[in-house]
Amino acid sequence: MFKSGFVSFVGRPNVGKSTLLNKIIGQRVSIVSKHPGTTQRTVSGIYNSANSQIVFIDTPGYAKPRRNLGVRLNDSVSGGVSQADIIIFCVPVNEKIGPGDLRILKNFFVSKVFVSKGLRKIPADPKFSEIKKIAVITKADTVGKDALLNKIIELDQLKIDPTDDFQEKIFAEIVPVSAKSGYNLTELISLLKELLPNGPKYYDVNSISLENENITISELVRQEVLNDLKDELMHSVAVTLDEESDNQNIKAVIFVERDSQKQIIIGKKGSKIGNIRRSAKRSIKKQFPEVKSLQLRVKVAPNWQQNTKYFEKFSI
Ligand SMILES: Nc1nc2c(ncn2[C@@H]2O[C@H](COP(=O)(O)OP(=O)(O)OP(=O)(O)O)[C@@H](O)[C@H]2O)c(=O)[nH]1
Ligand SMILES: [Mg+2]
Repeated sequence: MFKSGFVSFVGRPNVGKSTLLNKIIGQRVSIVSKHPGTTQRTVSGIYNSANSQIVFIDTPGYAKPRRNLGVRLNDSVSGGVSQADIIIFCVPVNEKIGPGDLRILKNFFVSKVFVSKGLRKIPADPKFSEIKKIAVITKADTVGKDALLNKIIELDQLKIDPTDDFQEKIFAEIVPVSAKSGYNLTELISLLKELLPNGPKYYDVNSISLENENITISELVRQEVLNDLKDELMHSVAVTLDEESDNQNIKAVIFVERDSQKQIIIGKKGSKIGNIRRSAKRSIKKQFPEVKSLQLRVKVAPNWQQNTKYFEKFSI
């Protein structure tokens, strides 16, 4: 039987969700950086095989929000999860499981909670209780076999509330993988095929993503801007395409929050923005060979991470 459906990745920032998606799809559909907080919206990647079609949904890192942008990103994670047949909790093998992970599990994974005065259990949020849930341990290449095994055991025995003797197992399966080395990815895909329902091919096999082209192009520019930025500044960067852009001539606007940041992006005598433009053009042409020119401008949108009116403009 043909299997199809939606599989969403969730996890703290920087655990390797987007890298894993790109590795599975075989192309860069979601941008990646060494900084936490890279993904700013849900991003899809379509995996096709002879007997399956899996639409993967990458989501922003789920974290305690510090500004309105953080609230928006967490809402976008909920949106990405609610349409899934399977959700994958991503946790890196080389970091401790902490409060940030437990918050995610409480919100999206634990379908039953203990009711204080009795032994009855009720679904935490019926919207999520039907979704199959698995854990993927990422970055398996960074540790030895013993550490990997210990992490599997730790996750298998993990309790959200240590006093709850009735908690059921959180994950149907726990799979260690490495997007870097490719370790266990075939096994992960086989498992997902087993868990997915029988279903039709929803999308054309030639499309690798459901995003519109303008967003994909803006993201390719943002990827180059982020490449050598410091953590703090990277959160201030958003990219949109100017209305005057057409298929061949792209005009992108890089937004930052302060004038001093604008100077950093432009660099001495425009050296930095020149480099960004050249590398962004190269990566855009790879996916969109018809593109002939790329122009970049840098603008200041003061304190935009706090200002919800900008989110729509930036497609966040
Ligand atoms: N060693 C190793 N590093 C990895 C692996 N996967 C991802 N990384 C690194 O982890 C960092 C974060 O990767 P991302 O894919 O951007 O992480 P993310 O979970 O999408 O992050 P957010 O978008 O911030 O939520 C990058 O520096 C990646 O190169 C892996 O399998 N092995
Ligand atoms: Mg990401």
